[in-house]
Amino acid sequence: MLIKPSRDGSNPPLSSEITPREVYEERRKFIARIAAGAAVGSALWEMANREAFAQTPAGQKLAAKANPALSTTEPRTAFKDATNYNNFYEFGLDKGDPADNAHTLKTRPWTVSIEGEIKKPMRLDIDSLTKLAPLEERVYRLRCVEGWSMVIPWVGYSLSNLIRQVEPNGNARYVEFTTLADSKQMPGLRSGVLDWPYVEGLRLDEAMHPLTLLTVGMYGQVLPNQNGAPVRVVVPWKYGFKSAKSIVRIRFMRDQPKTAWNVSAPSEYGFYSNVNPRVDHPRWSQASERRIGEDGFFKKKRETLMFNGYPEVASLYAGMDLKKYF
Ligand SMILES: Nc1nc2c(c(=O)[nH]1)N[C@H]1C(S)=C(S)[C@@H](COP(=O)(O)O)O[C@H]1N2
Ligand SMILES: [Mo]
Repeated sequence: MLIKPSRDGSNPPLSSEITPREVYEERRKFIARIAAGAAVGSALWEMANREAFAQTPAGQKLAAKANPALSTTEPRTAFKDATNYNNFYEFGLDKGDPADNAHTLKTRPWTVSIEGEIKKPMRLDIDSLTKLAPLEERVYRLRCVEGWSMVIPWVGYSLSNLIRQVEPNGNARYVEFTTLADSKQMPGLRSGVLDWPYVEGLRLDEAMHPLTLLTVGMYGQVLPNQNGAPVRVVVPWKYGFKSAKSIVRIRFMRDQPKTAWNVSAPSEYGFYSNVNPRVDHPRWSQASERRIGEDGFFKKKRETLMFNGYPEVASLYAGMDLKKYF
C-alpha cells in the first residue's frame, strides 16, 4: 500500500519495487535503531522467554475438514512464498521482514478478549477459541491492495460461530479487531508508519457472512508467526489489509471502528475496501494483479475480479454506491 506513482504517470511502476521517500527514511532509521539495540536486547529477551518459545507450536499439524464448496480450485501458492512474502508491519516494512523477525512473537499463552455490545463478554485462551467450532480448510484468494494476490489453504471456522456464542445486543452494528502491540516482541512498532495497535473492522453483517473466516492455521498447520499467529481473520472479498493478524481483542460497537489504514490515509483506504477493479486507488489502478509465484514480473497480469471473485457477497452492498463507500 506504500506505493509511489512514476513521475510522469505514464508507466505504472511495479508496486512491490517502490517505496515513497518518507517510508524509505523511516525504514532506514528503523534499521539503524535495530542494529544498535538488537544484539543485546533480543538475546536477553530470548533468554527470559525460553520457556515460552519452547511452547510455541511452530509447524504443529492442525486437522481440518476440507470445505470444497467455499474453496477455489485454482493452484495454491507455494508455502514458501506465502510465508516469505508478507505484510505485517509490526515486524518491519519489507516483504521479507516478517519471516525474519516474527520468531519473537510469543503465541502461547494467548488470550482474546471479546467485548462491547454483546450479552456474553468473554476472554478465551487460544486453545478454547480453536476448539469453539469444527475446523475447516478453505482455499481462498487473497488480494493485496498493492496489486498482488495469493491462493492460500486457510484453517479455521466461520467467525459467525463465535459471534452467535457471545450474543450481540441491539446496539451491535460493527466489529472491531485489535492486534497485539507489544514493542518487546514487535520491532516494527518503532516505526511511525501506522498508529499502533493495528485495528481493523467490519460491519456486523460482513462479519457474520459465512466466508469471513476466524483463522488459526494454513497449509494444515498452525499459523506461522509471520502470517498472524495464533489467530487472525481472513475476509477474502476485501483487500488483504482488512484481514487483521495476531488478534487480541474483538469488540462489538455501535459506531464504525477507526481502522488503522483508514486513519493513516482516509482518501486512499476506505472502511469497506472491497476488492473492486472499477474503483482505482487514487495512485494506481486496481484493474489487474500479479499472482505471487506464478507470474513473472514481466508476464501479463491477471484481471482483478469484482469482490475478488466472491460475487455471493454482493447482496451485502445492495443499493450502496461502491465508489463512495470504497
Ligand atoms: N496486524 C497486522 N495485520 C495485517 C497486516 C499488518 O501489517 N499488521 N497487513 C495486512 C496486509 S496489507 C495483508 S496483504 C495481509 C497479508 O497476509 P499474509 O501475510 O498472511 O499473506 O495481512 C494483513 N493483516
Ligand atoms: Mo495488503
